[in-house]
Amino acid sequence: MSVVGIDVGYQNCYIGVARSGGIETIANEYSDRCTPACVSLASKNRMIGNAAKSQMTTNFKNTVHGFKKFHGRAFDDPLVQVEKPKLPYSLHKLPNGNTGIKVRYLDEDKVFTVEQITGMLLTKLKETSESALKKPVVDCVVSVPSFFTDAERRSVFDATQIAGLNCLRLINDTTAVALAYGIYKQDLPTPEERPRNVVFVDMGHSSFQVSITAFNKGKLKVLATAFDLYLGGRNMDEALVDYFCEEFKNKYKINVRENPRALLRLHQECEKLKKLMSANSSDLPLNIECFMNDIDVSGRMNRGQFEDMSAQYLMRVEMPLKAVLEQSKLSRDDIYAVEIVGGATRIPAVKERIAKFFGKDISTTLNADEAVARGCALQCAILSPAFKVREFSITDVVPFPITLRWKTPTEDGVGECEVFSKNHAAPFSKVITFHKKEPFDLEAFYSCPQELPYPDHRIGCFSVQNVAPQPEGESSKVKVKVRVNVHGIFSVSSASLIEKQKGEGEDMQIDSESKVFSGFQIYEGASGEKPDPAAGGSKPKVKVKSIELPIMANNLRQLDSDVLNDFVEYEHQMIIQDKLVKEQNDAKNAVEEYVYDLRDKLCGIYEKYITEDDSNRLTLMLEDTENWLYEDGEDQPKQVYEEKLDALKRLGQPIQVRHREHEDRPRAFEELGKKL
Ligand code: ATP
Ligand code: K
Ligand code: MG
Repeated sequence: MSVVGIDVGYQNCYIGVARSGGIETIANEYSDRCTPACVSLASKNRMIGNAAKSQMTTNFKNTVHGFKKFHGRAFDDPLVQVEKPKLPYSLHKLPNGNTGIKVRYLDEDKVFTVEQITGMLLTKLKETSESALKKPVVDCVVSVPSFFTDAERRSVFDATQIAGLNCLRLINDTTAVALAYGIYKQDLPTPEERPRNVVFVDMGHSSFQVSITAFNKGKLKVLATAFDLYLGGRNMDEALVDYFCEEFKNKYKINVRENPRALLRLHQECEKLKKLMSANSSDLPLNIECFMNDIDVSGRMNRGQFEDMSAQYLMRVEMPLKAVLEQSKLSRDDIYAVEIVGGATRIPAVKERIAKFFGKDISTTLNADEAVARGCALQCAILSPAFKVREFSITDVVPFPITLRWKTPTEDGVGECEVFSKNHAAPFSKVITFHKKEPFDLEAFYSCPQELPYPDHRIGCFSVQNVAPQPEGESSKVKVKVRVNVHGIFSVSSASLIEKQKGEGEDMQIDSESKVFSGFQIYEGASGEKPDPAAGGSKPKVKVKSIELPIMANNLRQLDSDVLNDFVEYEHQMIIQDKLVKEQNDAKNAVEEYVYDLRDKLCGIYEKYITEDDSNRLTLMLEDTENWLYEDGEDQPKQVYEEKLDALKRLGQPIQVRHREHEDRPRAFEELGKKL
């Protein structure tokens, strides 16, 4: 069984794998460890990753990138509406209100969900892993931003299923980084000693994440997380693009914003310039040939100017740092190290701001691009029974507090309870006891809409079914388990009705519980096991029967399971289609190669082994085949090319044989001579 970790970035994806020698990241067929988060749809197939990125400026309407933030979001979501006008491809409102992506695929208009697009990307990453490991890949761990809410996490999880992956955990980016940092450290404090507190900062292309994590030997505990949803390398790119659009308007009288292709090219060049400025503080050129209306454009920029124009973004670096420190209740002196990762932390001004805030040098001991993927692979290794790895326990946090609400027969008609406070340990289960005579609904939502990076604070509604009163007409005791699981996803995971057995005495526990806890009580446990009620000691043991109750979950923006199954099936069909197109292309290329090769040899090494007439006839035939490849033979089934190749080989091979025999003869004589 293989052990794989995948960092699905807004711009860049990386794959970590566990091998006997340790964790490594693997390269794709372009020898690139980074696979762009890009999918391009075409009339016969799809291109994903590097191949898609190269289609970005030519097939821009059907080349999808920058879609990570659409996970779990409605089309009308303000975030989606802000992104929409900036995209070269179209968004579409799906019947269920979710965000759809509209493209031409197989010569038809198609709307894909974001789960399908990420599913395609994951298919590619799965294939890359499989060809590197030379075995099937199913189990994996995938990273998500720590600030992703329930709907966003469920959406990414669905994408892993569409790609045929078995996601053992959705792990938070900064937690994966913390694991990559901690697991190899030999000098962590013992569990009895004060923990080592490390700040992890990740600025990627689209967002900024910070965590403070406490380490002891064999374990890490996330203390707090903070973020800026909209702060990353792309903001800096946009600042540069704005500047050059303005400059080119004055200098060349061109409106770049009217030309999507030119705008994309300018984006790419500005990103390159931004990276160069990280290493170089002098004046740097930006040149693009044949940019628009056949005009070559050029401009200049230096780091000082760049920092001035990105001041509004640099200013925002401090806020999450401050927030995370406050939440952790630590002082700057309690911080052992500040570790930075993510491409955009290479910007000198970003580094300076972080160092200045913490009043210490920042560490770059982790690989800025690969740390998340490595952490994911480590987590997968820990979770996989097939792999032996050092024990390391990970306790993450619930980033946003969660409340449950239900109807009550009381005056105000509702009961409410915050089941998970902010930064509560996760994964975690709690058991809540209700006293009910009929089925009831539990509504889960995020308690603080104002701090939520998502416009809807609902999580879902969970209907506990089949609840009936006790035979004497009194309320039944219903134990409900609520859980934030390893993926950071909330659910009412089970419910059971506790039935008193006939002939037993009154259960006094029920009365006292309902008085003290006004109808519900919470048991807590990281393992999710409810404590044994009989273990309390003094109370008389009452014989009870527990009956599992069905729960109907209705989560916000959740895909229906039959829709998900259709997507799984459709992804499968698209994989087959891509494979067919690839085989067809390979067969066609083989014909073309044979034509060129044989033609070269006919006027070269084969010349002596064929009569002039035969050679002329064959050359003519090769020419015909070449023309055919560009005309009628442009798009034929694989077999047609294979037959064509066979026909050519039947003519070419006898010459090849005569040539080889002649070559081999002197060699055979030589051999014979040596022996004699
Ligand atoms: P996210 O974490 O937001 O989902 P991501 O994981 O795809 O995004 P990264 O790969 O960590 O993002 O970082 C990509 C960003 O880092 C891009 O904006 C890129 O231009 C920027 N970047 C990479 N190298 C440098 C550099 N040397 N100087 C400045 N910026 C850089
Ligand atoms: K990344
Ligand atoms: Mg990232």
